[in-house]
Amino acid sequence: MEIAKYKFKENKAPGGTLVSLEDKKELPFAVKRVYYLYGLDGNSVRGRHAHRTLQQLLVCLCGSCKLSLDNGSERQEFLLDNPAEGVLISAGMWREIYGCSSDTVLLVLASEIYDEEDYIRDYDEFLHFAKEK
Ligand code: T46
Repeated sequence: MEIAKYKFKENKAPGGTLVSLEDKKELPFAVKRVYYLYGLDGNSVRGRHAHRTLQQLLVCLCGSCKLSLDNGSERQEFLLDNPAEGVLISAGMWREIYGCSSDTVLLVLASEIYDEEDYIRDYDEFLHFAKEK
């Protein structure tokens, strides 16, 4: 399973670091929505769904969390703990986010606006979708 991981250019200065993500440069799609998660409970699991068409780039701005991606036949786990790195979740991937530290801030850049119809929340339905894809 090929998962695109990004290492962003860090503009380091004595006073701190700046990372810029720009359309048609660092970003793999045009961003239509941005959201972020924080105050996460390290014992709970977020996600547990797939998307039919949505692509998302995840960047852990602060703290750390684990991301599991499953394409219906393989599963990979990633540690997100670097604000200069991103993981692309392409369409048709079951994702779970867990093991978050209490200071985690997880930034998500999304290719589409929010659409509940795009979600597959049942794992068996996801397996069927992945098989047909
Ligand atoms: C994903 C992971 C990383 C909105 O109103 N707008 C939005 O853009 C989103 C994403 C959610 N919501 C509402 C819907 C729910 O009432 O926020 C509530 C929590 O959403 P959800 O249960 O989907 O949250 P997560 O953390 O389980 O999943 C979200 C994304 O839905 C998902 O695509 O990959 O973050």
